[in-house]
Amino acid sequence: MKKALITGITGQDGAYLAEFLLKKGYRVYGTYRRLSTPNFWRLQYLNIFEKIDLIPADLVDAGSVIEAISISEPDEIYHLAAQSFVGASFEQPIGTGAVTGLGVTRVLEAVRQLEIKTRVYQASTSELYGNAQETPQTEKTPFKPQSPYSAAKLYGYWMTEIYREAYGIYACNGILFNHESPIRGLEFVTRKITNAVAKISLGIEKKLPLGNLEAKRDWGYAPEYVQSMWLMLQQKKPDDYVIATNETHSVQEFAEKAFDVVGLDWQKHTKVDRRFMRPLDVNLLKGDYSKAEKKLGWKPKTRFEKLVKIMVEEDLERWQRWQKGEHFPWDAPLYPNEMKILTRSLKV
Ligand code: NAP
Ligand code: F7E
Repeated sequence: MKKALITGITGQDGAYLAEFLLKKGYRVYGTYRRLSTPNFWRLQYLNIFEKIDLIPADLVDAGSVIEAISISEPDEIYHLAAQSFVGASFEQPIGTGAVTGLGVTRVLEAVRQLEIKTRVYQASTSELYGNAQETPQTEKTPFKPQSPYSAAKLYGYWMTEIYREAYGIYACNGILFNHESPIRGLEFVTRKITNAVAKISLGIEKKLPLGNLEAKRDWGYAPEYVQSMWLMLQQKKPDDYVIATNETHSVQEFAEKAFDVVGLDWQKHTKVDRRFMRPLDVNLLKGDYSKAEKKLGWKPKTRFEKLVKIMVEEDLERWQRWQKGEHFPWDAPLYPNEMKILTRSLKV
């Protein structure tokens, strides 16, 4: 039986990847960090919590990373754990560097020191391109990070290349464009919108405050994207791949379509609030996935409108169940009102 270690198994991708690998017959280990309140809702929501072996590890603690790899002796490591929210990286640039950047080296260095034949997937990102020099972006498009998050990821990208070339470690960068789902974190714009649309249509909330409506992203469906991670580690040689839909849509279009699903006019329920604008933003991303299609046989199936519909309908169903008094693993009822969170850009 093959063994996989997923760092960041409590996140969106970690949960979907665990589900996928379990179906493939893997023994799945996952790292989680100690929090004062447990955070396993996604694994419970997907009904796989009991099937996973959990190992405590924090990316800032190199010893715990080595321990997790020694205990699990994995054939494949999927390094997904990171401080992954771009907005927060402007508030915590040093912490983001320590976790999202140096965390990658802690994983690669553990593999090198333990002298094991583990294959490593590194969760790279379309944010590396920043305000990209060409559209659509390919594996050859130059990088120009626009946030502390993407600068940390750029370091991780290059360390992955360096460990591959210097030590012959099978390590791949998956350059994944935005991918979303009903278990996406509530701070990301797509889920923020679909959760608010559901609440507004049920009369639980009134207005949805948003920042930069013009930003354009290439949004895909997360359960399909995690399959590409596995495919990258099954090839003869390690390589880097863009995973995307080659479509781009603005935040405004996402909001319009989401309100359409419940028959409401987005303009009546949305307001622009400068507090949700970033000091620096990425304007347009659109990824060319032809290398992945040719070499991995991977292509996206779920397109923009379908993605929006899946997310709105699931948030709507959850709030309807909640209104009937039902309790089940789900993040939204515990999420603080964003207007109550004070940060440099959100300061009243
Ligand atoms: P996510 O939902 O934010 O999950 C991040 C995971 O990292 C969580 O399990 C989190 O644990 C863990 N983590 C954070 N800080 C940690 C630390 N100090 N030590 C150990 N674990 C830590 O992110 P995602 O959307 O699944 O994304 C997975 C990876 O792909 C990330 O590296 C992200 O940057 C990258 N990526 C994402 C996208 C996208 O569109 N989703 C696109 C490209 C690349 P807690 O649950 O305890 O917070
Ligand atoms: O923002 C704009 C915001 O936070 C998308 C991460 O998974 O994908 C994600 O990063 C756009 C930005 O995702 C709001 O300014 C407007 O232009 O949903 P997001 P992101 O920054 O693209 C990449 C690929 C990753 O690697 C990251 O880990 O939407 N926007 N109004 C807003 N964004 C948020 N969050 N909230 C707003 O109210």
